[in-house]
Amino acid sequence: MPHPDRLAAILAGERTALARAISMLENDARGAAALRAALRGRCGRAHVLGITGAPGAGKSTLIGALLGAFLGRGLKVAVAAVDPSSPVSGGALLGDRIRMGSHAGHENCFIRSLSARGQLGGLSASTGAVVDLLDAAGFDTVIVETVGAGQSEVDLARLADTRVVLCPPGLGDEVQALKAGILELADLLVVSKADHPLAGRTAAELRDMLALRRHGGAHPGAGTWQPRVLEVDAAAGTGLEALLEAIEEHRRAIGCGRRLQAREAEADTADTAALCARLAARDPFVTSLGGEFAGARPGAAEVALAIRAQHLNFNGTCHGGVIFALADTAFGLASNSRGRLAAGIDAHVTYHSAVHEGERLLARAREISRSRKLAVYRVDVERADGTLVAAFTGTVFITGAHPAGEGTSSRSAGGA
Ligand SMILES: Nc1nc2c(ncn2[C@@H]2O[C@H](COP(=O)(O)OP(=O)(O)O)[C@@H](O)[C@H]2O)c(=O)[nH]1
Ligand SMILES: [Mg+2]
Repeated sequence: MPHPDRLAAILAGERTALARAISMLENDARGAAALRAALRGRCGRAHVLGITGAPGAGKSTLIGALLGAFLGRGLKVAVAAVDPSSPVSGGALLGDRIRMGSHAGHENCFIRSLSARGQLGGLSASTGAVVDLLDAAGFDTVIVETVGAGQSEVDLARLADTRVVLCPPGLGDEVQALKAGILELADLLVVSKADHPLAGRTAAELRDMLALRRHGGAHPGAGTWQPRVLEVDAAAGTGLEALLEAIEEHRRAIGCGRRLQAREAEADTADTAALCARLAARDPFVTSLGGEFAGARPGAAEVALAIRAQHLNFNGTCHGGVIFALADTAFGLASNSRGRLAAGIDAHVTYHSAVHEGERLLARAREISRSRKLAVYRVDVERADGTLVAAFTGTVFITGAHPAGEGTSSRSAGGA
C-alpha cells in the first residue's frame, strides 16, 4: 500500500504526485506493484481516447486542438504520449510541448511523454498502469498518442475505448497496406491536414475500404458501431466539431473501461492454457507430426516443432505442408482459446525461407479481429533466432459454445 498521503495526492490529481508515480510505474521501481494494486478498483470512469498514426501524420497537432475543445467544455484531460522519437528529454517532445503547448499550463490538463522502452512505437507494459493512474486521479478523458507500428496497434486496441487512426492525405498505395493492420482497430479514421489537395481522395479511398470490410462483416467486437471516416484540419480547426461529436457518440455507444474488461479476460489465461493443452493433446494429427503445445492466452497460442527427417520433402528441406500444418495448428488453438468452438473457413500462407533438418520452429498465432461470427488470426512461424519462416493468416467462423466439459468460465466466452 502506498503511503496514504501520497495516494491521496494522486487521487486528488496533484501534478508532482502524478509525475512521481508515473516515473515509479515506468521504472517498475519499489512500490510500483503496491501502487498498481491500490489503483485497481479506483478506475473505470475515464474515457480513454487512443490516437495512432505514422510519425508526422499530425497526431500531436490534433491532440492540441482536441485539448482546447475538451478543456473549453470544463473537462479534465490527461495526455500520455508514447513515441520512440520523443525521449523524455529530447527535442521531439519539445516540439510536442509547442503543439499541445498552450494548454500545458492549464490546471485541468496534464501532459506526459512515456518511454516506448525500445519497442517500435510499442506500448510498454507500464502504459496500462499509467492510464489507470490518470483515470483514478479523476481525469475525464485520457488521451494516449502512439506511433502506429506493429504491436502497438494491437496494444492500443485493447487499451483505448475509442480508437482514432490518423491518416495523412495522399497515402495512395499505402492505403492497401493500412488495410492489414490499422484499419481493423479504427473506430474513427481521420484524414489529417484536410487543407491538403489530396485529403478528399484519401478519405474516399478509406470509405471504399470500409465498405468492403463491412461487406466481409469483420470489425473487432465493437458491437453495432460502424467505423467512420472524417476529415480534419487541426491547424485551422475545420472538421474538429464533427470529430468531437463522433468521439462522444462512440463513447456513448461503447462506454469506458475496455482495458479493464480485457484484463479480466486475461485472468482466464491459466484456464485457456489448460484448455488448449488438452485440445492439442487430443489431436492425433498434431501428435503424429510431433507438434508441442507451447502456451496460450485468450486469442493467442504457440506451437513448436523440431524438424526431423520425416518432415522433409524430396529436396531435403522441410515440406511446406508441415509448416502449414504447424501454423494451422496454432491458428486452430488460438481461435478456440476463448472456450468457443470456431471452424476455419479460410487460410493463406506465404513462405519466406527454407528450413532444414534439426531446426526448431515456433508458430505464434494471435487474434487480429473478432466479431460475433468471424475472427481473423495471424500466425508467424519463426526459428529460435526470430527469423521468419512463414506468415499465415486465417479466418474462422464462430459456431457456438464448447461441448460440456470443455468450456472455460463464462467470463471468457464473450469475445473481444
Ligand atoms: N496544414 C496542416 N498541417 C498540419 C496539420 N496537422 C499537423 N500538421 C503539420 O504536420 C507536421 C507533423 O505534425 P505532428 O502533429 O507533430 O505529427 P505527429 O508526429 O503525428 O504527432 C507538423 O509540421 C504540423 O504542423 C493540419 O491539420 N494542417
Ligand atoms: Mg507526436
